[in-house]
Amino acid sequence: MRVDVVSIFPDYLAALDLSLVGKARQAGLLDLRVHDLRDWTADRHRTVDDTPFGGGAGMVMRPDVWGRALDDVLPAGGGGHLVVPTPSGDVFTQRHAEALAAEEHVVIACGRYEGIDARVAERTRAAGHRVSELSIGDYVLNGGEVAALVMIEAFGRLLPGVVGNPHSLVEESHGAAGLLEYPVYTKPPEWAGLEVPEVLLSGHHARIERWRRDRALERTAARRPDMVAALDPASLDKADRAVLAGLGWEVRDGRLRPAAEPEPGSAPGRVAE
Ligand code: 6GU
Repeated sequence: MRVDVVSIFPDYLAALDLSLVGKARQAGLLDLRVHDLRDWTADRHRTVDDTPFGGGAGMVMRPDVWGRALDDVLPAGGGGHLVVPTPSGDVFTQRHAEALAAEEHVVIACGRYEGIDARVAERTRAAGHRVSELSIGDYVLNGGEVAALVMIEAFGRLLPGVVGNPHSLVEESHGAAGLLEYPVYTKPPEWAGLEVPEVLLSGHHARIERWRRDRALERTAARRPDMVAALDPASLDKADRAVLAGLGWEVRDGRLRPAAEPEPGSAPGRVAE
């Protein structure tokens, strides 16, 4: 897979030499190239921004500079995929990471200031490329570089051969099960007066699997009720439903919903006035 990142702070992307992504690059699984946007400026001051038409605070990145940069790094004739990190984009999820990992060539345009002149995305789409404006969450960063790091790490580890044991991708949070991952433990079995749950030392694989599933359900219900509500009831066995019922969830009209609270005064045996 080829990835080009364009930024006015290319050094921000130095972290991509490290860890798993760095190894993927060295192994030739990821052809990652970082560019300095100012290489495409045309003036002595290497200007990349200007004041916004219509007024308002801050500066906007110039379309002419970005246009030249993207003409050079996107595939000629269309068919590329431009990712623009921006707090006003769709929220980046594991589904986006999976889709990006399947691409041949992705270009990431890191904006700073108040963002990039909107004509850049418009012209890039008109040239036959896909353009995805993506946010990494509901908070504001000063630029797209950290978001680019987040996205590259998320899709980079999904490239075939990057994660040593592909099984570790199967059960993780935000995977196919739609649940957060269960808590994990390692040696020593007793530490700081705290013991590893007995079942995990039992060697009883079915019981261990059930325990992990229960903890995943509990954790997801406590931290991410939106994910519980999105579960497919067909993916739940009897034990799952019992755990969820104990946490206040029931299947109604083919969906998981918080168990209906009894109306005050509607208890059996009581007659409404
Ligand atoms: Cl992708 N960019 C910026 N500047 N801020 C963000 C973001 C992206 N995602 C969340 N906040």
